Amino acid sequence: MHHLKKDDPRLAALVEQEATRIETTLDLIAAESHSPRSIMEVLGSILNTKTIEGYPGRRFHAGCVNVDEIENIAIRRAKRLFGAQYANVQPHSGTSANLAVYFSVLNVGDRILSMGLPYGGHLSHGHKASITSKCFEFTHYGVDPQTERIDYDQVRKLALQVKPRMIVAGASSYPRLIDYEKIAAIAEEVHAYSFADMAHLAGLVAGKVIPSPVPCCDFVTFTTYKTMMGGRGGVILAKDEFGQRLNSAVFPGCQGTSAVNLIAAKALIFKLAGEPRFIEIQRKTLENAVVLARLLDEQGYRIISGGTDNHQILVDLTAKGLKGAAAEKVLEYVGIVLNRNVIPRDATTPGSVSGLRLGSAGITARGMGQPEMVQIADMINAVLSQPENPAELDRVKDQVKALCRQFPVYA
Ligand code: DSN
Repeated sequence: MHHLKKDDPRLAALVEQEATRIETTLDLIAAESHSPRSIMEVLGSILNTKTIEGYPGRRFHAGCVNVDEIENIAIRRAKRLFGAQYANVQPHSGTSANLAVYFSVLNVGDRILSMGLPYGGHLSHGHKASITSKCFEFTHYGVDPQTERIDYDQVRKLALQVKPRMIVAGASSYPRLIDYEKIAAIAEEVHAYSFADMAHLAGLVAGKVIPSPVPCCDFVTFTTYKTMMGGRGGVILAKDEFGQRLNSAVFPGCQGTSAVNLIAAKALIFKLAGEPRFIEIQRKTLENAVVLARLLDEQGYRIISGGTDNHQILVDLTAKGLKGAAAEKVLEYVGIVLNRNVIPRDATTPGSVSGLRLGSAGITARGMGQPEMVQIADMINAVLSQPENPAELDRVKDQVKALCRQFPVYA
């Protein structure tokens, strides 16, 4: 970074501090992972210069000979990796991708059925703070209060009542598999489009460790930086019949120029995702999450839905007499980085949330396995059992640093 150090030493120092923070802390944020070095190289490459509008072979600026090839490679690889008929690699983010899906086939005011945010759904699935709720009329389904899993009978009942034009399956904090075939069948019954948002799950799907929504849903979106381990951005997959409308909905409908360096990073991660190392990380990500959930459960933490089928674990802190924010803060102090999260029992009591969300992608990407899950569960329990004991917190802080040293992110 010698150029950055010369132009802006303050910024360069912050980048270096962030690199140190990442190396010396345990990243349990479910929406993060660690990208290969080559992803960073392509993100910071000369590709940042090029302005593009339109699609390969049909651009609005000259000089696209190389970037057309890059976008075509990204599209081809996305389609091959996920077995999709159509792919659009231009969305800047998952929310941009979702907006484009809605606007490709719906009109303002149309009805959409999706999972509510308090049960795991995402802001862009019609939360009142999101533009999506100002454009479309959302009805939300939740989870069964006992099992804390999606109640497909409720989804069907609501679909028959509301007659939505689209049904969304997908979540930001839902630790269980989603039955995409059931959602698609309900959508077909009420003549609605089926749309799966697999933002969190794309890496696990690409690694074939959990089922894919691609064969049964009309539309699928995902982000490339969570379990997918790539650069930042969104992708849309769909059946071919929607391709033309999706192209127009992304550009010029929802976005202007897209970022070629991000598109190239997508092309790269779609290649790496076919290789044994990526597939093994995905297998272990799932295995580690299952083990960590079991260990926390054994230590007396209530795990939402009783466990996990993906990389996420949701912990209910109510019985521990802690709120999510306080737990997040004290865990960050010792170097265990995660986020407080709404849980189903919070649904009727807005305000401070009672849950924590943990993800196993980052710790698995740096090579940790089952023995380290034991250490991490013990450390979390030590901190949350004595959050006001400075000596205990400092003991765990040293343990976290030692564990991180054993498993460097970038050796
Ligand atoms: N959707 C947000 C999350 O799950 O944390 C950011 O990706």
